[in-house]
Amino acid sequence: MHKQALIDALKQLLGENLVACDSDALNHYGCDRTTHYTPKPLAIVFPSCIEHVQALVVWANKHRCPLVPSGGRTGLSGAAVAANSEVVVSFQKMQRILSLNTIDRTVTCEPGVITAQLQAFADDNDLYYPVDFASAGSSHIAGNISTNAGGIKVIRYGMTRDWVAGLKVVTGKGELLTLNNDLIKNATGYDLRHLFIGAEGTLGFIVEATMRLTKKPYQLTAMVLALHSITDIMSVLQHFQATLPLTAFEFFSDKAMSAVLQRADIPAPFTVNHPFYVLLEFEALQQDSIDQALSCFEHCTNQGWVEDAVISQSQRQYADLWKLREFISETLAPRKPYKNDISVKISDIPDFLAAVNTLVEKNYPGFEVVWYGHIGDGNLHLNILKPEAMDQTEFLQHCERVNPQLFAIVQHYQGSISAEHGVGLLKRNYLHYSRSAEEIALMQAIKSLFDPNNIINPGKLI
Ligand code: S2G
Ligand code: ZN
Repeated sequence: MHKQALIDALKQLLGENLVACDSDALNHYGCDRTTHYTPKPLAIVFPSCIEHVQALVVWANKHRCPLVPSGGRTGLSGAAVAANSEVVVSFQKMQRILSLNTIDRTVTCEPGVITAQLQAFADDNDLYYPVDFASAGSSHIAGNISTNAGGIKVIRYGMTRDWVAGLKVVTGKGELLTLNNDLIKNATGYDLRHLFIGAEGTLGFIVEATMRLTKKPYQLTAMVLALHSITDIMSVLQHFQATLPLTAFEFFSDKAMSAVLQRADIPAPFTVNHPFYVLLEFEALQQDSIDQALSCFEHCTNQGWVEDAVISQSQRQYADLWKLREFISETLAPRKPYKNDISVKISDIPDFLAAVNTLVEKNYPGFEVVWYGHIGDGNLHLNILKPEAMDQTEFLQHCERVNPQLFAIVQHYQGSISAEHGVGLLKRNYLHYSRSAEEIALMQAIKSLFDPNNIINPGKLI
């Protein structure tokens, strides 16, 4: 069937108002936040109910028409990019919070619920949805689940995976499955819910998600520490972690700090620059929690690990300290950085950092390299900024040439080539550095079970 006939058939199936094929829509919905691909979808569809999704999948199997799931389009690995005449399935018309169960402490959402919408809903009901990251104001909950989103609170609350009580999914064959029924305990075989979490939309569509909530944290307090070197950062983590109930332990370099401070709307925490910074957060559960934090700082200073520190004394200052970390990604975006999102076990961080630093210094002479990330989880975001005079294609090729050496170091430490951003298109050719041939074969077999005609997000991840 040629393109126009497919589009007409889609309008017949779903209704004119749920299908878009103007160039603005194709460009807007055909990509995510990766900047390396040109969106070329056939059309964009906006199902408004589960039945629409099922009918669409059945139709797509009949016409062998590939479908690409699309949420908040905040992804960073190209998993929601449609560059080969696929039909993009946007959940922009399925954004309702359906129910709250205060006894189970669960909330049932349509796939297009914005993460910040869920966080606010929980807060309004005196509960807390703890998974948080810079793009929470735009990302969809089904996208968070599909990439098993992590973010800034993982050290205390874990990944999105830990907060999914149950899912409704439409498989690549059009079957509607209800997975786990929101049970806490359910020992009845393979937990298929966990196959869909992190699958990057390659097994089918998440059409409903029941998320767990928890009690609100008490009196969150932030602290920024100034370090002269990254060598002792894990000693600092261990010391604070032994004393305080940490809810975050992030780090960033002076390049990240100065880039964010250039926005001018955030006060500089220190009067002089330092090479590295830690942003940590804890619950001030006791009267003397602040004193404990200050004595940790004193210990770290005496050990020569830390040079200076600022602790939040107000809600405003707490928010300003967090902006220093949360604004990094958005601030760097105009420079179209080449992003690496890598992780190793926490115990391997010091040696791993030293090895990667040596590689970066050798292979990126004269480049601006920005380090930041969730070092409390062993997760580093290494952003290479394109030199102004360098052509974008040449820059990408240079970074791609370095990747095998970088991922060989990751492989040596049995780490991950993608800690939280997913594989998508960007990292697919490097999957073997973190997954064995046997595992990849099994993932392909599972994919063919759920999507035998390979119409769901083909070419992504595996
Ligand atoms: C972060 C956000 C995405 C990026 O800031 O922790 O995961 O730009 C990132 O690296
Ligand atoms: Zn991150």
